[in-house]
Amino acid sequence: MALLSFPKDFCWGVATSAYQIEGAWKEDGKGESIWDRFTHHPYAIRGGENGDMACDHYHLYQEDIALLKALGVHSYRFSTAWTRVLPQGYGMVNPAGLDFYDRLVDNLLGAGIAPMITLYHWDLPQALQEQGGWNNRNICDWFVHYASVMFERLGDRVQRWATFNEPWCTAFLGYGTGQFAPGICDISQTYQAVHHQLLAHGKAVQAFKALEVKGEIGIILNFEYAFPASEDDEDVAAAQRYLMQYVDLFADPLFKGEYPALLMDWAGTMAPRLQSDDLGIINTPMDYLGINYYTSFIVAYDPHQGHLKCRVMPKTLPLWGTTEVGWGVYPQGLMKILTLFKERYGNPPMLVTENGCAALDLPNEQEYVEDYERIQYIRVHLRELHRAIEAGVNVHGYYYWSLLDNFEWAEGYRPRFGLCRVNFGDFKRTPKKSFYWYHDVIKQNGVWE
Ligand code: GBH
Repeated sequence: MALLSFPKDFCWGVATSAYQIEGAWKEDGKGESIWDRFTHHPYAIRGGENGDMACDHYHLYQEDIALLKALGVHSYRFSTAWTRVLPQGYGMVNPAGLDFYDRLVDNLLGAGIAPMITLYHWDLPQALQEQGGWNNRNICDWFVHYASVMFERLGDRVQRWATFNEPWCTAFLGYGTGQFAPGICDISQTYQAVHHQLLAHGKAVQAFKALEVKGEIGIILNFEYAFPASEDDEDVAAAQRYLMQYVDLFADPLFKGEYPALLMDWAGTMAPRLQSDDLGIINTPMDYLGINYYTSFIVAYDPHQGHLKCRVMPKTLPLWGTTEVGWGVYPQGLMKILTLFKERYGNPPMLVTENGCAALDLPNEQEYVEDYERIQYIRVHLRELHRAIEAGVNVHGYYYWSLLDNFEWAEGYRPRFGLCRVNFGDFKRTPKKSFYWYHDVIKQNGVWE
């Protein structure tokens, strides 16, 4: 067996998000977010669960930083809750909320860990939703206001910023299918919600550069590769346009300053309405692209399936089955996505900002979990990442999702993605086998073949 070594300065990390771990949903002046509102509706979330307490990270953050230190990560990616900082979305700043993130950043630096902040991981202030949320164009300026407050307070100490996490999910699941907050089931609103997020991103990047903040800034997108179900032209075309909603819909405006014509034809009257300089703003150069990759799909043409007429099935390695959330395991899809950015978008600096596995995770009496499936999942993805680097893909880091078992959105607490088990009765954290395994990967800067 050979050790597949990663480049010398390769960045190893783990990721979390505010609503999924913090809890303390209305403490110290925090305002209500769309996820607070959504989870308090009956039937929105599996088992009626919510993130009111989540992992209680708001109170236990020092313990979590000690875990990060023991794990040996170079960087920790977390998100800040807009409603802690600006309870009503804009206007009055809540000093206690800002102080929490200030302490978090200082404690991370004290532990030798570089902070990476995601500004928007889905928890919009409810007050802004009441004015139309991502479908009110004014939101671009509200977002820049929030981002600027964060840049000014933490910009001297944060290594890396992300404007948005997975704007596809916000638009298609929050406004299209209604699976996610704010729970709107109106596919005609999705493309406009995409556009306003991209425009808000571009404006925030411009504000970041104007303020001369010293770190890096980028955006994080989610990707699933799409393999055609057959060689029939209709299936091949279906897979191509399915992939376009993840790749071209975002990457064309970000990197080329245009929306993909073919997909806009499929969107028809749902295509976003633009003002004249929007695409130029979205196209503002950024420092890196964040790639979240979990799974891939097989796609077939099906006239009865949505506006793209695509039927999707999980793609998985032979004999691997699917993970606890029903997603296939297909690491080659990660290679496909990275290669596509190398070939079609000029090989921008990239980071894998999420990749992770939900597993059954049965604990023993000591609450220890021997999660071999998770170890295998990470291993096959790191092997593929290594292959991508050898092939010249410009990728500089890998963040495992997630440090802790946490509130998995519409699925509640059942799917567990963590390297650390969380007992949601007493909030006790117990590192799993994968925690020690990942620690060794980081230490040796490589993975055994
Ligand atoms: C990430 O999203 C999130 O950023 C993170 O907060 C979350 O906890 C983590 O993943 C784990 O879920 O099976 O047809 O519904 C992942 C984005 C988009 C990936 C939907 C899987 C499955 C489509 N996901 N996709 S479907």
